[in-house]
Amino acid sequence: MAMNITQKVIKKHLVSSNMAAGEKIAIKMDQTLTQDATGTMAYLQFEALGVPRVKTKLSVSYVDHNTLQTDFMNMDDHRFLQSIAAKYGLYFSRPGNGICHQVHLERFGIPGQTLIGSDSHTPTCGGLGMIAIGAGGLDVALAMGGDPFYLSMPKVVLVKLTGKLQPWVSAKDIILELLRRLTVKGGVGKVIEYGGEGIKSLSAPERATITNMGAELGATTSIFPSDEITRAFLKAQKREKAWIKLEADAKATYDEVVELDLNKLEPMIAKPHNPDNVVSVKELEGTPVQQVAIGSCTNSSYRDMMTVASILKGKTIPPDVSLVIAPGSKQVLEMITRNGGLTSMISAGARILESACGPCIGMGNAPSTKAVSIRTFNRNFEGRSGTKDALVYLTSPEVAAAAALKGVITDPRKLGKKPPKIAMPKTFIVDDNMVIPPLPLKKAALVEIIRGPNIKPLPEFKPLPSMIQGKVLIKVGDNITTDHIMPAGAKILPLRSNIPAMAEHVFAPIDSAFPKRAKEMGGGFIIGGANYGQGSSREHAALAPMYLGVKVVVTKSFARIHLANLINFGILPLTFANESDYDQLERDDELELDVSGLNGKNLKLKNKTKGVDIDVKHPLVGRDIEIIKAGGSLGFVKARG
Ligand code: MIC
Ligand code: SF4
Repeated sequence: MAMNITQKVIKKHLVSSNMAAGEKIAIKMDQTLTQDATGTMAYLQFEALGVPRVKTKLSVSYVDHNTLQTDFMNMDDHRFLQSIAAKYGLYFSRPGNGICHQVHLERFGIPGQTLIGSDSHTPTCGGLGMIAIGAGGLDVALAMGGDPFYLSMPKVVLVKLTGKLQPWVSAKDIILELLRRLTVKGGVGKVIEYGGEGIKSLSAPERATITNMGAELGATTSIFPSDEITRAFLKAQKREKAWIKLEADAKATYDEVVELDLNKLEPMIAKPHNPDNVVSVKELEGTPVQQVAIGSCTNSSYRDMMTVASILKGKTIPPDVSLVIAPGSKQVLEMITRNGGLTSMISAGARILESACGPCIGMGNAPSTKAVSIRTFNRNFEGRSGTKDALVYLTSPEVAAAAALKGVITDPRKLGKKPPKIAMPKTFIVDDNMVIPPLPLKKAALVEIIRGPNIKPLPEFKPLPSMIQGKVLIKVGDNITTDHIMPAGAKILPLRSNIPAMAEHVFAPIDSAFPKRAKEMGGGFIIGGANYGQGSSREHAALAPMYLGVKVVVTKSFARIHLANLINFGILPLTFANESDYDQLERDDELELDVSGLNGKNLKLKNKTKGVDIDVKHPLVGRDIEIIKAGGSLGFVKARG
């Protein structure tokens, strides 16, 4: 049977038998990655599994998020992670080595293999032809322990790129245009596979910009073929041996096809406060800009940095603009240092940041009050930058550099007829001296885990009772992000390994009284709209509400990773049988739910305050029901032995 790329890779890794769309499948994971903000919890859970050494082909622990060390907490976590890596057979990418996705693309990604990472932008490596999936830390811990990853078999969408990118238009504009068309819900339950003539003009890092932001479409993952362009990139990384050819069969079929003509594509921009709020740059020209931030796992490759450097060369940024730049990896930083690109940036007035997530996750460089901040990042949720009323726009490096130079949003095509031409280097500077390889078994056994006072034990998991009673603790609207549920930023991120402290900030951007109310009421229900839990993979958005006693979340629909995280932590996810019943519930309503019939699909939610019964459904299949009954995955896996 003719197969597309997604089907080929999944089939090779399939542990269960049926690959029909919508079926629950289990796939073997070759590689895992974690970053420090989700990693501490992932490894506490891995420890709880009692497995002596990771069972994957390769597992890497990165430090890239919590690098603003305002007290002991973040560096304590880094030391914990380093000792865990040494003890359990992982590679450890030291702080300063770069953003996990950029480094993984450069140094570890392998076409045709599978990767699961505790970060929603793990699909970045889809740019090399991997099935790379973002998940909660617990799912990554289970994969390190040798378990397969369970998911619903996605539909496969072909995005057929025709034509060729025009001057000053780049990979970021492709994904922004797809977000404009398909929205942040458009990719839910789907893999986005790229094909067509147009892919031939995209290098591996440009493809990675596109697969990275497939996360914003809500897609399970995104994937490109592995072709001669992939081979050239791996060769330049001195990893040509990792290359295989991987392409869709000529007669492969798809659940949907989307065509995008690159000849017609223009520079695009996402307006505040959602990545799908996309218009053409032309429409916003002249808007004054106070900050420009360049970097993040979406746009921090050598090509992106050199594009910016060439645009800035010999110029000075205007007095009212603050320009910050974070190259994505030590490799990128070293390359642009040696070839003078960095000098162009510094001379123009750019403030150079370390190779890390930085401002993307509110780790420093928060914009000023009501500032317009133009960023090459992938998320512009309200308050994520650290400034509640900042207006964050998402663009390509070309558009960001143009805004930095002119002080207003500018169509980069106005910078001249010829855009900078950045050739892919024949060889990159390859020096993995900031990656500590796994220790041999004997030495690993002697390693002591370093636990600072910020590393608190995992909270207790309680089995699901058969009757759940409680109040509606909060009611929220559509597209609520995990940044709303469990915010990040420089103040809260250091608490990631301390759930009791973290729980004090649940729903802080929406309702700062939530934690107090939840505790006083002994827990209760959350009511949400459509696409509840979009965005980050942080399992803390399930774990901390669970700690506060939340037992059930009822919504119009869920985002994939958050849904899996709720199940993993024993919170029952439900959806309305009739979406209009969302209006039948208000904060403080007293609810009752009999869950003894969980093996069936439909349940009745009693609103005792309003005297109405509401039909609700659950999306649980197979082992999910047992997991929920056991109070979460850890309890389930331990009971299984
Ligand atoms: C993000 O971009 O929101 C993060 C921070 O990288 C998260 C992970 C986290 O919350 O630690 C993600 O994308 O999964
Ligand atoms: Fe880091 Fe931002 Fe990428 Fe998340 S989206 S991994 S915070 S750079």
